[in-house]
Amino acid sequence: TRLMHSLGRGVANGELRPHYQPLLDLRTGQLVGFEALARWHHPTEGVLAPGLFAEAFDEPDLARAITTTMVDAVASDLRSWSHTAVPAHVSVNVTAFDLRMDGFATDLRDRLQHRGLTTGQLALEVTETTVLSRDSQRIAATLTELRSLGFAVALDDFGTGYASLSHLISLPCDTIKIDRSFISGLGASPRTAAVVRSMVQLSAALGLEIVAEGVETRAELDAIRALDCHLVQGYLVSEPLPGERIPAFVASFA
Ligand code: G
Ligand code: G
Ligand code: MN
Ligand code: NA
Repeated sequence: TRLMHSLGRGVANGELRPHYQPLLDLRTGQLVGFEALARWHHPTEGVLAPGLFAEAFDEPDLARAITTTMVDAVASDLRSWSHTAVPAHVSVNVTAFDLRMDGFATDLRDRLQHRGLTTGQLALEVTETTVLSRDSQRIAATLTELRSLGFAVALDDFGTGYASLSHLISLPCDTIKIDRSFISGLGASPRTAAVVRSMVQLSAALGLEIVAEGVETRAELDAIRALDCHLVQGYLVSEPLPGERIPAFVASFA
């Protein structure tokens, strides 16, 4: 498409920037970190979400350029927030192309160290589809390496892909993120609540953190809390915000 043709140039021109959506810990009422979500600040089309350039993530070179751009921008923002009250943890979405690349984990570490940051400040989000794609053993090896370097790994969109529960036995990850389709079904469906409850129990038994995504209403928040899921993300807390708005958002939240 027309847009796709200009994305490469846009990335090179610094038009792709992270917006940040906060994660709230219901136990403490504190913000504990953010998910970085790519936004294309297009010179004439406005601010575009990835739904409008999703094909980019299927192009190895573009997908790699997006990840690198996002990581460097996140590192720069983390650095600029280091003497503020902004919680210093961000997750970035990565693709199978990243995880199949030689030296991906050490390159990430170097990009953070270069800015005086530590690997513990960054988490990588991968979808079930990504971890089960071609070269899944290679991908699992990279996730293991990332974790041994101190990065956290989150399994995104949990419950929507092909991953069977048996994958959780061997998958190198720290956190599962419950897909928002489960959260929006919670109020109307006791069966959905039963499934989410079992996800929460499973994550606890396996020593994993669990995050509810896409929490939009107070009723959903109460339902999530009643199921003992304590980490939430969604429009109820905040939509993804540009980096320059984060310090004021954090200050007003306290
Ligand atoms: O806000 P939302 O429209 O941002 O994101 C849509 C989808 O695009 C989500 O599935 C999200 O995981 C994905 N996405 C957003 N930013 C990035 C990114 O920087 N890299 C990758 N690989 N995926 C992203
Ligand atoms: O990476 P992932 O697929 O989890 O990306 C999260 C996506 O969900 C992004 O597109 C983000 O903008 C979107 N999102 C975040 N919070 C909400 C919410 O409360 N409701 C809805 N419908 N979408 C959300
Ligand atoms: Mn994600
Ligand atoms: Na998700």
